[in-house]
Amino acid sequence: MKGWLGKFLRVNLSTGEVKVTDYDEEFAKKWLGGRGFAVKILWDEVPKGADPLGSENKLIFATGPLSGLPLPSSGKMVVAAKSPLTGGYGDGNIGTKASEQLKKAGYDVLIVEGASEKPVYIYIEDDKVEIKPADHLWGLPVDDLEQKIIEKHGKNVGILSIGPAGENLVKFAVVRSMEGRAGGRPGIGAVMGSKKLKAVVVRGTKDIPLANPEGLKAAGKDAYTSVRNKELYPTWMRQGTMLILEWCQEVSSLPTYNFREGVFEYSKQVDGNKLESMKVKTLGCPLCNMRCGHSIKDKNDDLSELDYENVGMLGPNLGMQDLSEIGTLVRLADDLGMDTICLGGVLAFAAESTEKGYLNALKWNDFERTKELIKEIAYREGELGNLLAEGTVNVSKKLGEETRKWAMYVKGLDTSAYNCHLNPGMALAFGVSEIGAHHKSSWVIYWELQTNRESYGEEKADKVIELQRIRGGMFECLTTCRFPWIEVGLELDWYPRLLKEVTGIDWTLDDMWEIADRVYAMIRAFWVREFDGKWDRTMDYPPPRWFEEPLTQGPLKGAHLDKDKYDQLLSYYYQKRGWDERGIPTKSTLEQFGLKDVADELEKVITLQ
Ligand code: PTT
Ligand code: SF4
Repeated sequence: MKGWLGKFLRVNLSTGEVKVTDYDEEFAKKWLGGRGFAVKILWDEVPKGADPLGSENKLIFATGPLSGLPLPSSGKMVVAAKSPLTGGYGDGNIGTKASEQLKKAGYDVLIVEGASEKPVYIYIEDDKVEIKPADHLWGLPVDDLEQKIIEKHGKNVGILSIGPAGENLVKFAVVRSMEGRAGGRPGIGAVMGSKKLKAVVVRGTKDIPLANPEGLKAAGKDAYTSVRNKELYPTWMRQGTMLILEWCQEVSSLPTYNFREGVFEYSKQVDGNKLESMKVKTLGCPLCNMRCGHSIKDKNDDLSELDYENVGMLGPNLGMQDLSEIGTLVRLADDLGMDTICLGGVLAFAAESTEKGYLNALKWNDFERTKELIKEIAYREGELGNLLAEGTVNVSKKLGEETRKWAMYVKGLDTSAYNCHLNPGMALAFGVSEIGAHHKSSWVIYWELQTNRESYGEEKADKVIELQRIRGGMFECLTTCRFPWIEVGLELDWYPRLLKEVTGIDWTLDDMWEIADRVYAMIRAFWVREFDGKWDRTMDYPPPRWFEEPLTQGPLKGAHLDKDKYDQLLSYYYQKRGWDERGIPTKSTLEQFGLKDVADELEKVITLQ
């Protein structure tokens, strides 16, 4: 095989055993890499009903055939596990030097099994793999931890780690990487904490076998040049994802006061233009020539990297009006290792619950209290910190059924920063996203607003699937950053072309879509199995607020989603995917993707159609 190494590195933290297992080209072609590998491993190896924070869960760090190679924005990898927040499939995509280093060490995937009794870290240097004590590192916030690791192992290592939130099993703890990046929104950092694994440190020195090294060198160079020459490149380099904030305000889709509104009266104080005026540095992932980690000096004079999601959720959604204060909240979340989206979600839920008399937590735009509360959550301090560390879904269940009205989640995962009172396509994208309400796979909102915003027609289901194939399928499996394509316009055709130079296999985009559809069917099967067949279409509904509480401000005042029309749109989606009216892949769909064994296992928990 070229491009793939055919090797999974397995480290069992219960027994201390380190093992390398092989896979063949048939497996590689069926699952491609990244997310495809991750879901297949979790399906095969994590027993049904396993406790996500127990030793039976597995923690997967998966590269794909394009990860870590000299081509645009390839410094990415997938981190995955059964999620402690949702109980279903969970993953995230993280920018990290570890993607290149793991491959150079000779492995496509690191699978962490079992759980250690004492804090440890895994050190990988080619064939040398060690489980090292980490008592001296346990408790450290991420910045200090990385510093200590660099002092010991030098700068040329990839580091994947958790902060105190992961150690304390905060249900939305993330995995952090050295470049100031974070991934694994549905609590993958808590899974790492449950294994007492503080960090993975990896260095590799081997060559990655390539089908056509010279061809890749030339094509990679051309692709980098093409990115740099795109018309949108200079605009992107000014604000990165923060460009979106101003647009979301214009189209009444900015999450404001716990998604109650779509416009924020102070948006200009926290948007991309404001960021641009305060920018001091640009950070980013390795192997990228369009780095988007635009950073400012925050309220404490520390460097804070601002992305749209971070600012949307910890800014307008909490009524915060000052970008440097928001920067401090983002930096705290990063250093303590929590997902900013879920954190913003649970804090906004707590603020609204306070307003309504269910809690005594915080007020809107309350910087000092919010800062304290973030620390209380990460350390599970006090009754309130401990409660909020469970995530919006669980807090809402605890406070009572009626609080579901303002709990902004799907399948347990907090909604990312797009208010959908009048975006039915985007609401569908949140509803059917593979990990709960995340925008990553089908950011259909931009297209939706350029076409027929109010339509619930089947063209929206088509577009959601098209984007899922590209983003949630191809990019998550390859595994590279999707921004060169979606943000500056690098043509999709580049990817099969680069893949051919790497693997020697002449794939078309249609071949990619087939793999993507298989991965989607498998992820859905995983959810249904883990929910023991207790599954129906309501799992794919967006938060009730968007149906039941119209916007009260801005040009779209009065707007809300229509439940019956949404149901029709959802049915279109299911039909096009070959799933039944409950949202479960039919037997023939599973068989069509070579997943008869999956169908047989699913039949043990539910009758398939
Ligand atoms: C991603 C989600 C996002 S999506 C953002 S900002 W975005 C938030 N970033 C966080 C952060 O930072 N710190 C923190 N403590 N929590 C955070 N939670 C949020 O996590 C991210 C970029 C971005 S910035 C996006 S859209 C793109 N996402 C990609 C993707 O999903 N796949 C892919 N093939 N390419 C992508 N490129 C872009 O990468 P999750 P990152 Mg990410 C600091 O992690 O779990 O997938 O959730 O990883 O390395 O930080 O890069 O406006
Ligand atoms: Fe990372 Fe941004 Fe570059 Fe993508 S565009 S690889 S998220 S720095």
